[in-house]
Amino acid sequence: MEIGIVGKPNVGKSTLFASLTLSDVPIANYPFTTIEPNVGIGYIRIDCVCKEFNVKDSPKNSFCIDGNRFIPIKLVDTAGLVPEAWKGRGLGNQFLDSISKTSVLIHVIDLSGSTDIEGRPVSPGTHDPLEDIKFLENELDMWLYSIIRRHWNDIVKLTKMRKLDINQVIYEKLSGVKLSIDHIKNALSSISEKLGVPYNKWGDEELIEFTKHLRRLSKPIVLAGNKIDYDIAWENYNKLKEMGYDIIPISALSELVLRKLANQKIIKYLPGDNDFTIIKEDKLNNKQLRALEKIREKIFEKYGGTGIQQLLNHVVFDLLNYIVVYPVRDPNKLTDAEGNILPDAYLVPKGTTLKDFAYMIHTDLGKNFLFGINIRTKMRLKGDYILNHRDVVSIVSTV
Ligand SMILES: Nc1nc2c(ncn2[C@@H]2O[C@H](COP(=O)(O)OP(=O)(O)OP(=O)(O)O)[C@@H](O)[C@H]2O)c(=O)[nH]1
Ligand SMILES: [Mg+2]
Repeated sequence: MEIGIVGKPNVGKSTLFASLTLSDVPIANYPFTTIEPNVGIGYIRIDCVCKEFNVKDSPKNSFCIDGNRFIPIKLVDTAGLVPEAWKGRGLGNQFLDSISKTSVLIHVIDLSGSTDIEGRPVSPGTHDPLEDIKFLENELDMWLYSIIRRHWNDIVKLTKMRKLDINQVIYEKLSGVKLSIDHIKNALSSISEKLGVPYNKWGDEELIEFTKHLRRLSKPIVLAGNKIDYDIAWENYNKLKEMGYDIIPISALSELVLRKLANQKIIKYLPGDNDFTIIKEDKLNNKQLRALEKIREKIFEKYGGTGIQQLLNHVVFDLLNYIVVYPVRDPNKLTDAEGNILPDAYLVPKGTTLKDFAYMIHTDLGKNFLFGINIRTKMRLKGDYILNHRDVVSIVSTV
């Protein structure tokens, strides 16, 4: 599972990426700072079960700070997108390649309105971010449409001649875009039904409708309304929220500042906290102190935080519908074979059964599955048990 960070140039995509991954990537106030996509690891945050079980955990695939478990997830920061990128304009082709593998997109928009449609700096409040939302959706739709259009006649012909399943044929022909067969099925049947025309009679108009539906399913978008440190952002945020957009207000730059200072132990701050504490005031100059004061006043008091952690959690839990499950080997000590307590926290899709989960951990564990134990209740679980968020389970197998 990969999350793509997208948007027009110069809105703060790389700043968001850097704040989520703490990697050192080029950030600058001009368009096309990023050319090659940056790939890195961000972390979602949950209340760790260690508190409830009253143990000091020793995580391996994730980490735990003050009872908060941080679980890794792959992120891709992409090149800025300009109108008509789908025709190869700007860095269009690089961009589109880099989002092929993603299952959800974070669209960073500039709520301060201080960048024009191509990312050039303009005075704050002069550009309407709504334009950027529409343009990006259109770019993505047209990109997918251009691919589908190219293959469509072949798809229809092949399906008819060889009496194949149309969904499977689309899936294979468009394998580069990493669509799921369920999404194809869903889009094909709902658009055929809605338009009352079978797919083999579709013209361009029907194909565009199909593409739009498929794009919404396969690359859903969350808006990250960036630069909320500008006063004008408040108005734009509320306007877009009232229009029904799924938008999280963020300040990537503030988060980056806070995470760097927290890393140096100058402040105490965990991503997702609704406040921070200065620990070593003597390590900060006046300019930094003023910047922190401003972050507290303009971001924390007004919005309740930088929004960065909330954004990532929202994407993973609400859009992708994932849950977290802890597997342990020893049901009493909550350890793995090496004695690590609550070593792993897995992100799995909602609806995953215990047996599916066993296969995810190891094929042998799936093949030789006997039963599971719910550590909270000590009850035995069958293979078809549907896992819940924050379940702790032990899987017993014949080996
Ligand atoms: N005021 C303010 N500025 C920000 C914020 N986030 C990013 N910026 C600034 O926006 C400018 C562009 O940031 P980048 O992260 O390079 O933007 P990008 O979207 O990756 O740009 P390209 O790679 O060129 O597409 C830089 O000057 C950042 O400091 C924020 O939360 N508030
Ligand atoms: Mg960039």
